[in-house]
Amino acid sequence: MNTDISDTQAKSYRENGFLIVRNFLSDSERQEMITAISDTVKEMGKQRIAGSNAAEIEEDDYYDHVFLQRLNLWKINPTIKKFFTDPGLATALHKLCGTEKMRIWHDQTLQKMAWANPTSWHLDNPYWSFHSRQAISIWIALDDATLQNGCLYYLPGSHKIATFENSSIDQNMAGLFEVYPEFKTIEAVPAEMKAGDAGFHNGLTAHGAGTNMTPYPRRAMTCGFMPDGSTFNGQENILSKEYCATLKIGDPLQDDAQNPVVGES
Ligand SMILES: O=C(O)CCC(=O)C(=O)O
Ligand SMILES: [Fe+2]
Repeated sequence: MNTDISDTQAKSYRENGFLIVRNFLSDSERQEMITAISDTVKEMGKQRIAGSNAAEIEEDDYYDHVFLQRLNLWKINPTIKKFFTDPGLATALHKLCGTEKMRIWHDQTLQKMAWANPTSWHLDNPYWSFHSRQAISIWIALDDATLQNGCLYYLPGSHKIATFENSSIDQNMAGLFEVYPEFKTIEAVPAEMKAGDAGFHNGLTAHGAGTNMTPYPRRAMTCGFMPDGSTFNGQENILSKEYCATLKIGDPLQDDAQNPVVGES
């Protein structure tokens, strides 16, 4: 993993709210990740979140055709856990976010199949069970991501304006612009990537993706990270009902079995 982040890259991340790192994974690392993901997705069947006793996925005619989505693969696959708790990644996250320690919030594979629907504009952090202006996601391209097959687009600087209001990823591509009219004049930056490249984005950076207009899948592996010391905001998100029942708003989310520390596990 190419986790060396220069001062210029860190500055650009803080200014724009995103950063693309070329050749983040070597070919052999990417193959290792693809194999681990495909084994885990098979093992999970229709379970959406690995290692949880949540009900199987409910079918949704629109969202099922945005992508194949499976979360928290790290919980049942040691290879995925190794990637997202890598000490070099901890250093990169520190350089980008300025935080001392980061924990995995959740990983997810997002695979836009042939002719898949677009991903509506949204912010990540407002969905999660903590609020932080330092939260970050990594999006790793497992296939080339192009304008034709649904690469990501980012709204530069949107992380500086965003609060924790959000819109849902439903059929309305532009719901987020009703919540944040200030975003309407920002020009989106497409993030075309070669397989193995990765993009980092702040948890409050607006992003979306286009339709897959090709007969091939556009696969990605992603992971959201939570600064250590973040506290519960009352939203369940991917936490189990049992765990949520033990939490009060304001309690620190520091269970290593649910949110391992990057670089320490
Ligand atoms: O892959 C996509 O289309 C969406 C990705 C995304 O929203 C994310 O990684 O946070
Ligand atoms: Fe997202």
